[in-house]
Amino acid sequence: MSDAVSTDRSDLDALVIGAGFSGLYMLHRLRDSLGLSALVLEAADDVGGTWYWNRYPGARCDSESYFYSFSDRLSTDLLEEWTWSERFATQPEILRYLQTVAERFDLRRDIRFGTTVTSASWDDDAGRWTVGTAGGERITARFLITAVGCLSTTNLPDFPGRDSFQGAWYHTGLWPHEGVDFTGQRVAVIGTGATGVQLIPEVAQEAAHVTVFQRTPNYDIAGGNHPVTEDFDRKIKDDYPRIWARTRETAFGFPYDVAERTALSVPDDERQVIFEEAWAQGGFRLGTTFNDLLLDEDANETAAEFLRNKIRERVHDPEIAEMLAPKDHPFFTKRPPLENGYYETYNRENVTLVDVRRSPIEAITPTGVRTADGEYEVDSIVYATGFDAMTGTLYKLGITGRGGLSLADKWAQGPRTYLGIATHDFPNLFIITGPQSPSVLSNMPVSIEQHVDWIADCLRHLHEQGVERIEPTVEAEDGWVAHHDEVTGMTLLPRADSWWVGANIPGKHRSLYPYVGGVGVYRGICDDVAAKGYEGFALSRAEATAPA
Ligand code: NA7
Repeated sequence: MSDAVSTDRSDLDALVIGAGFSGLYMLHRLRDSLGLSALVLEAADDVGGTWYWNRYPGARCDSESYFYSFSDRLSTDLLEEWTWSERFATQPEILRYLQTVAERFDLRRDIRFGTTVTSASWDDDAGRWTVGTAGGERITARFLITAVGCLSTTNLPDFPGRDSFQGAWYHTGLWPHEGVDFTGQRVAVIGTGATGVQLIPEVAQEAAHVTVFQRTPNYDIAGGNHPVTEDFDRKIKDDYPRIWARTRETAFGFPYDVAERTALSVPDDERQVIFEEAWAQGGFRLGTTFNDLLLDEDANETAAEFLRNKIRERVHDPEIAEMLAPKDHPFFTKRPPLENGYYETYNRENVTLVDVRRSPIEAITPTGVRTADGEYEVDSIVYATGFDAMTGTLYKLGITGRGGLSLADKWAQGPRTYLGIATHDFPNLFIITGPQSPSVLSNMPVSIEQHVDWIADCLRHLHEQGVERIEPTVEAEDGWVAHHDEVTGMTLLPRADSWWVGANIPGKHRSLYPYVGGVGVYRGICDDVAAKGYEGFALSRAEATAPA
């Protein structure tokens, strides 16, 4: 390991791409725990990652902030000092939190902002990565670590005439920093995923009229947001050791226990009470009421119907309520949005819902949106149309491994990884929250910390053993892909056309991208691999290819 941080930045131990949750923590571990020379390249002008870009009205976290944050792994002092103002924090507050982390650990001095990576190629002779940037720089490093998040490449559908629109248009994932004033405007919102569900009630309060173009209704869960009181804050802080321990053991990285009972094992009226209680608590707790909701269609239908009935209770017009009630996929097979007054928005006079599955968008015109049923004239269009998740940004980095093989080509028939963290033919590449790891099917900061800590421990091991190259074997990779597919097949998740299976991007290979085996189980597997001397990886020294 280097004695000091490299000054010329041309021959680093490690290069990290991205300065969101994962890049910040990775830099801290590389530099401050391991003493490696490390640099972070970040396209934005500041830290924050997804919380830097997603500034649309209503943007907030769907996981409770007291555990959607860094744990005691980073700092117990920060945990004690930082107080979230709401149960589910807004984007500006989360961004402030990440800025605070950057300042507190003096991270910015090793982050190069405004730097977009355009290529990353492995030099097998030198045993190094060379990274090219849009500004024409070339930076080399022994290890390349992607920390680009799972939802950072926007999906802007290629509607005919899209660029002919004369009004203003926005994508929620690239929202203007100065904000947008919709007062008095007619606004089209396309998309009703987690983002649209947060944005639509906010815009409806401001605009003259909002027309919502919905392709697939979702099972939106009551958010149950509330301010954080002093008492709540103290209770959480006193309970943090238990909370963090639980997040590392449970299936989804939340500190909630999933009840050990199946949905159909209890009488209908009792099940209803259980759902009502979970509903009243708000957030994803509804998913923890029974242990077979994701495994058994009949069990799932009980939760689905409960949620449909909630919509019917709240939306006054029965026809609109039925348009909003999902019937074509099981509950939780698409990411359920959390809502705060979303359904009541459709009781407003100034909101219209258009079902674009029945009447598809044919074109964007200079003055609005045209569907099979007619044209909707608007002043602005908001695309809440999501992301090319999990692989979109990795491919845009232009990563090429041994023999010039591009990552996009290698994964053309779906990702092939070992543990979702590395892939054969791409030595010394680590992918934080990559496909086939729990990632978006978990509380992200918990999975990020687990990956970063595992990578840091791995690099320490390599250094101690004098190993300069690490690469998963083909056999280990095949084994992981087979395991991933087997676990996926046990669940209902492949049933829906979700971004989890890549269905939102035309031509994208369809497979479940995140790993659904569970955060706790996955951690155990990764720890076991490490304990067995990084079983499944080929480790070699620079001067010889003999395994270490
Ligand atoms: P999502 O969840 O991918 O939602 C995108 C929405 O846009 C969804 O309703 C889509 O309908 C709709 N969409 C996408 N393309 C089209 C086209 N071509 N025509 C009509 N409608 C379309 O993205 P979000 O930003 O809301 O959330 C992403 C994640 O961020 C979220 O899950 C959280 O994890 C945080 P569809 O359902 O595909 O029929």
